[in-house]
Amino acid sequence: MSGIKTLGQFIIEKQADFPYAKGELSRLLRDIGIASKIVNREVNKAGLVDILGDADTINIQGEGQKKLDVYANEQFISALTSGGECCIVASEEEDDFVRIESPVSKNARYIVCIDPLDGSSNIDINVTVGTIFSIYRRKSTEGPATLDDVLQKGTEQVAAGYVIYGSSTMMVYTTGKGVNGFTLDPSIGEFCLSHPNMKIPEDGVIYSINEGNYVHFPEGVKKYIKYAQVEDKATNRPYTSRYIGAMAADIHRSLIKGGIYMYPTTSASPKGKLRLLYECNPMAFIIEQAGGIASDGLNRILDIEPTELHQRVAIFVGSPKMVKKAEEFMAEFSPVE
Ligand code: P6P
Repeated sequence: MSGIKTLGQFIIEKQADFPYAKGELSRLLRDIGIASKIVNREVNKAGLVDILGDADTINIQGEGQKKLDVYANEQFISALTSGGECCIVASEEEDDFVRIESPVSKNARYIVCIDPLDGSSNIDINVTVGTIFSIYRRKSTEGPATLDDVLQKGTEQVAAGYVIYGSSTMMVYTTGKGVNGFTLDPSIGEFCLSHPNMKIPEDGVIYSINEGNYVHFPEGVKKYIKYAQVEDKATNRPYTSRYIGAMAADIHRSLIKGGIYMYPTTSASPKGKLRLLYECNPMAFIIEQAGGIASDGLNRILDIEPTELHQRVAIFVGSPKMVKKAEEFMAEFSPVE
C-alpha cells in the first residue's frame, strides 16, 4: 500500500506527540474507528433492511429514535466497552451517562461524549448523516467515575472528531495538534489519510442555517441573514445558502470551502437546539484547531461551563471573518442583558 497511510498507522505515528502516552488514547480512537465502519455498513444498506424508520421509542431529547440511531448507539457503546479504555459514555441516545463496568475497563481513564448518529432523519431520504464524538480524561482518581468527570469545559477535551456517512465515509479528528481527515476505502476496509493538516478558509460565501425559524431568530441573526443576501460584489455577496440538516456535514463543508453554520436560539429552542457536550464542544475544538471560530454568538463555546448532561447552547461556527461578522450583528442588535 505505497503512499497509503491508514488511520491506525497515523494514530500510532502521532502517539509520539504525547511523550507520556501509553497507547490508551490511540486504542480509544481505533475503537471509535472500528465502530464507525460497522455503523457505515448498516447506513449504506439502510434502504435494504428493516433498519429504516422509527424505533417507536423517544430519547431524552423528546425526539423519536430511528432504528439506526439505536443501532449506532449500541455499536459505539459496545466498541468502547470491549476496548477497555473508556469508563463513561455520555450519549445523545441515553437519558443518563453509561458507566462502563467490565474487567478490562477497571482502570479506564477516558470519558467519551457522543452523538452516535447525528441528523438521522436524513437516513430515510438517503442524505448524509454523521457521528460526533468528544474525549476527556477523567478527573477523579478513585472510585467510580461520576457526572463531574463528564461535565468538563470544552477546553479540557483531549480529542474530538466526527464521521460523515455521505458520498464517501470520512473521519475527521483532532488531538489538539491540528486536524486530519481520513476517507474510508471500502476495498480494504480502512480509513486512509486523505486530508492532512486541514485548515478552514479565513472567509467564505456560504451560510448555513434553518431559515424556517427566521421569525423566531434574535434580531442580530435576522440582520446577518439580510446582510448575507444583499448584493455587494466587493464582498462576494449575496452569499449562497446551504443546509443539509446534519451539523457534521454542514460544518465539514465549511471546513473545506469556508462558511458559517448557525443554530441560534429559537422559540422552540430558547437555549439553542444543539447539545454542548457531544455536538458543539467537539465541533468547536475541531474548527478552532483548523483556524476557525466557534461561539454562542458572544461566548467562546469551549469556555462554557457545562451544568447538565444534555445542555443545549446556540452555536455560530466556521470561517473567522464570517463568524466575527455575525457576532458583530449579535452585539449590536441582540446584546446580552
Ligand atoms: P433542524 C440534527 O438533528 C441536528 O442536531 C443537527 O445535526 C442539525 O444541523 C440540526 O439538528 C437540524 O435541526 O431544527 O434545522 O431540523
